[in-house]
Amino acid sequence: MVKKWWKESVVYQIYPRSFMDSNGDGVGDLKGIISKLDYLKNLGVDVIWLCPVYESPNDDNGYDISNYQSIMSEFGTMKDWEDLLAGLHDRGMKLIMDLVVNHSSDEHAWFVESRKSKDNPYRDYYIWRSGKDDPEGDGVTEPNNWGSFFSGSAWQYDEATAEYFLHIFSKKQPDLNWENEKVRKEVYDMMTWWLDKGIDGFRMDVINLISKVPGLPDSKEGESGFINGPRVHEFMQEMNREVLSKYDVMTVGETCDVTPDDAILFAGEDRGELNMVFQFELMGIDSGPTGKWGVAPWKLSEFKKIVSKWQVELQGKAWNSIYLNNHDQPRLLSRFGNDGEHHSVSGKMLATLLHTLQGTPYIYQGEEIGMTNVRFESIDEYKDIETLNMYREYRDNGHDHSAIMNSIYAKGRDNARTPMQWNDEANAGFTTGTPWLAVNPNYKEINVESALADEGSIFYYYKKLIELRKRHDVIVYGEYVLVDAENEQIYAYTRTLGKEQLLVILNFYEHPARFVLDREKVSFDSNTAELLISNYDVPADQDIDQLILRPYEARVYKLT
Ligand code: ISL
Ligand code: CA
Repeated sequence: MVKKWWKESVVYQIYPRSFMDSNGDGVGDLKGIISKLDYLKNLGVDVIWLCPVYESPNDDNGYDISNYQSIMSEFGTMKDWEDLLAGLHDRGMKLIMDLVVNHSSDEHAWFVESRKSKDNPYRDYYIWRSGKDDPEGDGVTEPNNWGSFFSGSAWQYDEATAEYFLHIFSKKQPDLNWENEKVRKEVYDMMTWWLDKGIDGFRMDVINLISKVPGLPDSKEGESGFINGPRVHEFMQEMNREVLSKYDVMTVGETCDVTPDDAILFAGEDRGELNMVFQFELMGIDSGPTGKWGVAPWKLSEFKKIVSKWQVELQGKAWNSIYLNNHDQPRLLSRFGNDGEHHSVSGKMLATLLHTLQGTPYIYQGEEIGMTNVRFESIDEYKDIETLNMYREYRDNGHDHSAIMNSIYAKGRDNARTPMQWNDEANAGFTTGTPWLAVNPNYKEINVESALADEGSIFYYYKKLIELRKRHDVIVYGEYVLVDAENEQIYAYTRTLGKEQLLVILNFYEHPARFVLDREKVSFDSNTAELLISNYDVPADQDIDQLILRPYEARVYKLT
C-alpha cells in the first residue's frame, strides 16, 4: 500500500464556537484556539480540521456561508486566522479547512443577486423552478417532493420572482447549481486562494450531494434525486485536476448514504478524486426503522459486521476515515460506552478501537477527556436548527414532549456542541461570560485540568495510542482480519503487515468476558506476546490463549 502522510496522521476536529472563548462574549474564537495549541501539541495530533470559520449569519453555525473569503467577525480577523495557521505550522501540525459548497447562505452576495430577477446574471448560480399547478388540488405546489434534511420541503417559495429555490438543508442554505460552469470556476478559484494561503487540505461538506438528477424528478421510496448524482464524479475529477492535484494536501469528503463501492469511486487510489470519505453506516446502528431520531438497542455482532465490511472492502483499494463521533453526532462514550460507573475504562476501550483500525483516526474535541452527552430540561436550552425544527414538526404531528426529549438526549447534535471543559471553574473555563450553549454540568469532574493532572486519565491513553501509531507501521498499514464475528461481548481482530501482527481484544460491556484465542485464525509462535497498551494493569507474560477480560477491558498485543 502506498505510504502517505495523511494515512499516518491523527486528525483533531475543532468546532470553534465551542472550543475556547478569548474575549468573554460566550462564543469560542480563533484567539481561543491559538491559546490551546500547546495543549493539542501535547496530545500529539498531526492535523487540525477546523469547522467553518467564514462569514455567516449562523443559521446553521457557520455551515451557511455568506462570504467564503472572509472570517466570521465573532471568531476574529483574517490576521487571527493567519496567526493560527502559523502557530500550527510552527509546531509541526497541519490545518484542513471545511469546504461547504453544496450550498451557501441566502445572505451570500450571489444569492442576494440571484433572487432579484429571473434574468439576473447570478440567477443560475442556484436552482430555481416554478411551482406545479396543483393538479391534485391539495394545495401542494412545490416543484417536486424532495424533503429537507432539516424537516419540511426542500423548496422555498420566493415572492420576488414567484419561483421556488432548492435547499436540501435549511431555507437559509440554498443549493448552489453545479451544472453551471461559472459556479464551479468560482469554487475552484476560492479553493486555490485558500491553498495559496498555505492550508493543508479540505474536509468537504456533503460533497456527494452536489449533482442533482436532471429534470429534478420526484424521488420514490428508497431513491434520491441528489445523493451521488449523475455528474458527481465528473465534478470531483474536475476539481482535482483544476485545484487539488497541484498541492500536496489531504482531502476528506463527507458523503452520506454511501456503500463501500461508492466510497471506492470517491477515494480509490487511482481515481483522482479524494483521499478518503466519511461514511455514516455505523451512525445508523441505534436508530431502528424510524430514522435518525429513533432510539433502538444495537448488537455488537452488527457493529462488527459494519466496521469489518468497510475495513475489508476498502483494503488495498481506498483509505478509510475512522471516527466514532463528530459535531453532528452524540458523544461516543454515551452512545457506545458507559458514561457512568465505567466512564474512564470504556472511554479508553473505544479509543483503542478508533486508533487500531485501518484508516485515519479523527478525534472530536473533548473526546480525549471523555466528554459525554447532555440532558437539558427545557427545549429552550437547545440551539441546533436540526433539533429545533424536528421538535416543532414532531409536536405538530402530535408526538409527546418527553418522548421527543428522549430522542434529543440520545441523538441531538448539541450533545457534541456543549463548550469544551477546560477546568472546574465557572463555565468550565470556556468563557468568562455567558456561553452561547450551556456547559455540561459534569465539568467539575470531567475537564482538561484534572485529566492532565492524572496520569491514568483518558487523555494520556489517547496520547499513548497516538505515539504507538508513530512507532508501529502495522497500526497504520496492517491488513485487518476479524477474529470472532459472532461473539456478542468481545470485539477482537488482527492487523498484519509482513511479519508484524497485532491482536486487538476489546470487551464492549460491563460484564467480565472470556476470550479464547482461535489458533486457526491467529497463528504465532510463542504463547506470550508483547502488550502494547491496555486500559487495565495486566500481569506480564500472561498466557493469551484464554483470558478473562474485565469490564470494558482493552488489550493490544504485538505477536511475533
Ligand atoms: O447531522 C446529521 C445527522 O444528524 C446529518 O444529517 C448532517 O446534517 C449531514 O451529515 C450533513 O452534515 C453537514 O452538512 C450540514 C451541517 O449542518 C452539518 O453540521 C455538516 O456536518 C449542512 O451544511
Ligand atoms: Ca469570543
